Amino acid sequence: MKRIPFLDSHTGGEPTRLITSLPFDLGTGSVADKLSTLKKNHDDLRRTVLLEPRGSDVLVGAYLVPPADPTCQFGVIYFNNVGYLGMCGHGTIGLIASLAYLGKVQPGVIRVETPVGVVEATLHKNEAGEYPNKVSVQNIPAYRHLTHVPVTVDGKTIHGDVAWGGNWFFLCHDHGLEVNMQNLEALTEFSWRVREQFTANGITGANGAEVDHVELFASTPEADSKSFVLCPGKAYDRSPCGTGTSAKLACLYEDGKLQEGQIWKQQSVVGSIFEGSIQIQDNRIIPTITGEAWVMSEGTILVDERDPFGSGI
Ligand code: PYC
Repeated sequence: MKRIPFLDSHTGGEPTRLITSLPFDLGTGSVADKLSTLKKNHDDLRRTVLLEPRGSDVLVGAYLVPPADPTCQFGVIYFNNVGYLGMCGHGTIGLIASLAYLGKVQPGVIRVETPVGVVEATLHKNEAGEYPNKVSVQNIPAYRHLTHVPVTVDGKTIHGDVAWGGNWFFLCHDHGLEVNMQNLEALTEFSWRVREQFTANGITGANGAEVDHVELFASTPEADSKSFVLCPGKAYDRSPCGTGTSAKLACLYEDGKLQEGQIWKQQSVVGSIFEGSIQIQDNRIIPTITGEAWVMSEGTILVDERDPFGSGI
């Protein structure tokens, strides 16, 4: 029997399953190098940790790995039901709150190496509760790559910006759909159809990168904006999506609708809120996202060598 300890948290409703110790060595290279090795040699662990019958499409996983950058305390690789993420905002808030719960970090600044660069998390002091759970994440630089790109689905043409926030996003406002929990099926199907058009029409991120997240925005009296975010494996993000909010902040800044230091409240389709702001450093847009995470369960994944579905379905 193989045993893999895990700790589950959620950030604004979106889960993160943290694996703090891997059952194999990934060498001494950068976290991006470690990700290449994982993809090549150990993808079965991703499937084992996240897929049914043990997991579900909604889960995002996080492997804690040693950083190569000496200024970082931790390295992390995020993954989902279909592959790996560059960065993950809700996941980093969940990671830091989980490490606080485990007694591995104290309030203050914690630098984390990801496959797409170093992010700086600040764990805030909490007055109440067993462990501090409010985290701000200063992300890698975000930017808009394409503006007002037309996409036609079922004869209806909508438009979106393609922007980077640690993953690639298509950000759309003129979809005409209600963004609420009663409309999840329509939001999911429409976003999926939109995404299918990217390949057909050669819509990519920089250097031909796949645009694998779709964000549909709407207005709300409870925040500056509300969004539905479809992730690469067809699950929707229960949180407002940290990398998606970073991409949104970059577009707002480029449009002259957000100033440096101004707080932007982004609400998810389930009602949770992240606060975001940007700083300009060396002409680059640096987003910071703040949210809270809660630990939910801890345990041990058991993999019985006889189990035909031990590595997921
Ligand atoms: O919070 O960045 C995020 C994220 C990406 C995919 C799911 N959540």
